Amino acid sequence: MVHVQQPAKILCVHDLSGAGRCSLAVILPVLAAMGHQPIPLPTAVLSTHTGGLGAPARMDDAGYGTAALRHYQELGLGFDCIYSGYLASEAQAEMVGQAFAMWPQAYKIVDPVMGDAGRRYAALGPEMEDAMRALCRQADLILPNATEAQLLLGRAPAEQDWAPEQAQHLAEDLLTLAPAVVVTGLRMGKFIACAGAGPECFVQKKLHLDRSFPGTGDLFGAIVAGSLARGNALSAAADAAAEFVCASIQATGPEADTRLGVWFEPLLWKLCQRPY
Ligand code: PXL
Repeated sequence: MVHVQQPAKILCVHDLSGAGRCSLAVILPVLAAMGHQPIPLPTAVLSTHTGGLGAPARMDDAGYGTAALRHYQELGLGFDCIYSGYLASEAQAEMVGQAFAMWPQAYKIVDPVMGDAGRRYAALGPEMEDAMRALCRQADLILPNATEAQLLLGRAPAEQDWAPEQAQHLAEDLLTLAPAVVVTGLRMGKFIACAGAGPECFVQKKLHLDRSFPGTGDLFGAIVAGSLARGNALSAAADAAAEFVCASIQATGPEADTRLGVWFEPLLWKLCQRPY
């Protein structure tokens, strides 16, 4: 009998949105395709994401998160990585902080999901900015988009074109919060870029495909998490993730309702292989 290497255990603290291809609905298949074991801890169950599909039916956590963490601790489970995203309340940000304290050896990734396209998500109150900032201070790596990066820095978010040096500075300014940063979704003329700061500084550009979709930040984040867990460097992980996101947008038919996300499923096989 040939055994494989034990899959990395990744605790994924995000919402589960049924339709719309975001958060756990994207993160779980991606991490599993990359050979890891994702352990989902839903922060809320929603019929859809909150980005343009009407008011979703929702089931809120009602203490589920802390009870689940306690159960995992009692079981003696360990996590190689804890990866958080959409949180419905300040109390949930505290719950993620609690998870970080319970498994101090885990690599801690925070995607401070708060807004996009220059605006905070309507479903989240302004108090989430302080809660997310406090959580970012406990992370090893943060993955804000350009809007979230500005909110974290206390700046008024604006939709703008970024010069590469400006993008680099934006990522570096966030090093006051966390030791490694990747800012995503930076528009640079015909390109869309991500900027990294910390042990590695980089700006990587891909051709901007002119359509935007929900959930692409989650797709990007999950691939970065999975690629780092495979031992890749952050710049390589970010480049591979951006490549996959672009390929998924390209693969999405022109007839697609953009609110329902990118057609990444037929491309999952690529994630089983290098360079991912
Ligand atoms: O993909 C980000 C995201 C995650 N979760 C929920 C959202 C969004 C973006 O709109 O609404 C519930």
